[in-house]
Amino acid sequence: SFKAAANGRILKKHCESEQRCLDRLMADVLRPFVPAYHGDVVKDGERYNQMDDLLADFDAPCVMDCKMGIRTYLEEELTKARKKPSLRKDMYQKMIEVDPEAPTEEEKAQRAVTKPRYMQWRETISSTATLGFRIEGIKDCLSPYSEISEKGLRMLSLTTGSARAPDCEICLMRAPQPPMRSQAAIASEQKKEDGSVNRDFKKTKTREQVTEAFREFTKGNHNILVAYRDRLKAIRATLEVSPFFKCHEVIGSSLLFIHDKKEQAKVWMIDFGKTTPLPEGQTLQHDIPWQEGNREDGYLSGLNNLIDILTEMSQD
Ligand code: 4IP
Ligand code: ADP
Ligand code: MN
Repeated sequence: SFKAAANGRILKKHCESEQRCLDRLMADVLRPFVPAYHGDVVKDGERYNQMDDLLADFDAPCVMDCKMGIRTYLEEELTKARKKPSLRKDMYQKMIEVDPEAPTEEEKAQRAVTKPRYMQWRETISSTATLGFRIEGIKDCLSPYSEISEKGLRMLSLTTGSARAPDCEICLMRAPQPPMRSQAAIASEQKKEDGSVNRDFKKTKTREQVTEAFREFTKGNHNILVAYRDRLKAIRATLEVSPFFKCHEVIGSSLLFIHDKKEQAKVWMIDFGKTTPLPEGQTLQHDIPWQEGNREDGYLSGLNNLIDILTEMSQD
């Protein structure tokens, strides 16, 4: 669903609600923290949103995607699942791949789960439910083995290219990096039963586990940690005065962390496909608990926790 465009831009499969957000963000104080948006284009019969490639100015970048918020699905998923529960066999499969004991007896019998059930389970096995964000994937420029999820494949192909996704046009954008991994990276890799390496972050849940992942991602580099912390603080200060943020429910959006060996380190807000405007006059606080109907997303709670973690790390 991604394509490389010329001149340092990428094409992401078109989505109406994301387009509306990107248009509005280009006129908001948040603009410097969002990839510049260049409208929609049709290529090979498919419609895309065109935006700046955030990696363009980096040299062998390392990338981390953190999905923000205490909730990762829209409230309408609950309504839909109540009215007309659609049973998702694909989500059941993804669930038992992580934990065969996670489904209830009923779910095991039907070999399916509802979408909100799956999404809530993902939230509670990761840090989403408790910390208000989770690590979706890391592409370490020194490791071609970073990430295995479908999303990771996308990240992988966008960042350095890999033999794993040879048919992806975007892979042609950057030469593969040498297969070198740090000791810490090797040590933290959990071998799966079939001997393959598990580098996904689905069960990265506690503050300690998240800290460890950031430590590995940044190699504990002080300058990079400080730059990330300061960039997050700048994002927070801007969110606090942003008219866009005030009147949107921000669901499934990520902060994309990018650094390189020159110690450039920046963070951007991406992925607005499930970010929705509130009814006229309504606003959110973004840091209070969600109760069905209040549409709160916990975005600021997650950001505050991230800033806490990076602040602590940048003091060692
Ligand atoms: C995915 O689960 C993500 O939660 C997607 O959310 C979600 O897409 C998918 O739902 C769900 O299967 P895994 O990450 O565990 O694979 P996001 O796009 O925020 O990453 P939606 O449609 O909710 O955006 P389905 O219904 O698209 O499969
Ligand atoms: P999805 O809606 O499919 O989750 P995202 O917008 O989150 O798509 O993008 C998926 C991945 O693609 C991100 O984790 C990031 O690695 C990469 N990506 C997205 N937008 C950009 C961008 N503007 N520049 C560089 N990489 C990007
Ligand atoms: Mn995403």
